[in-house]
Amino acid sequence: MRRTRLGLVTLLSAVVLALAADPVAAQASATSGLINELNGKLLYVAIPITVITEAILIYTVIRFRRSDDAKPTKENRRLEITWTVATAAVLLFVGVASYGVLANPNVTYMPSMDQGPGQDDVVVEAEAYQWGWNMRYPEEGNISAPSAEGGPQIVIPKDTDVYFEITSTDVIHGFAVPELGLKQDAMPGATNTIKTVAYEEGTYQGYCTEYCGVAHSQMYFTVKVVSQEEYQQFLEEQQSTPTPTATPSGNSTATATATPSGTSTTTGTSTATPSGTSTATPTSAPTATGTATATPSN
Ligand SMILES: [Cu+2]
Repeated sequence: MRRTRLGLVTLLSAVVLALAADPVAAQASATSGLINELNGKLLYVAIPITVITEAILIYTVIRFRRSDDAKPTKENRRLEITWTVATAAVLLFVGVASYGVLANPNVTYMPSMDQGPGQDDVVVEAEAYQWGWNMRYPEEGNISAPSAEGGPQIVIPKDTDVYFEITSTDVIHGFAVPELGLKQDAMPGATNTIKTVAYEEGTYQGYCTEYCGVAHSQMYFTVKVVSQEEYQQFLEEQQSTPTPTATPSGNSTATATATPSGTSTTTGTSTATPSGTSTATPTSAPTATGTATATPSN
């Protein structure tokens, strides 16, 4: 019994030491930092448990391999209390550690958590459609993210709160940037917000992670993290050279010049969105039937 207790104390000390000496590597974003740190903590607990369980198992198999008349363990209150308390301690640790991460706005964002995007924060609207993304900056004159190799490129400044407002015009898509720890469903008719702070400059690959049809695998985008100065420069460039806004998402902005025919009809492109989220027809611009030929830009 003394030896068991000594073993348990050694194990617990090792876990506490491992947690105290947790080396936090440089993280790409606040979100991935929190997730990786939790993953590491759980691993520090899981490894000793695995080692000790396997050790007891192997020891028992070898030690009692020739015993003909095996006897069951008699009631041992001390042993029962030990394993109950040990299990409770492990579960409590896992629960508390996970809650600390899950309740963080950089992992699970809810509008009730803070006042929302502030003056210096960045808001990016990510609108998925079959099959691509419309990335816009609603607080910066609704400019679009430029296209780069691998789809639209969202440019964000580092060390700044960034809010991604994610939605879809047709079916369910998934917004995911694994290296930044970002993942959220894009639902038609709803907006899901996620928040992060990027720490490392660089370009990160984004994907659609919900199988959404034949060209699902082409729904790429990138997130480029730059310095604050470069970001301001990017905004000025984008605002001074307006990019063509013809998007295949149902937002037909090209129909305003059509001759008013009296009969205001929805444009052909809006029928592609059966979800009721069609924002296609500005009320002030009656559009003539047949003139709306929204050409997909890619
Ligand atoms: Cu998709």
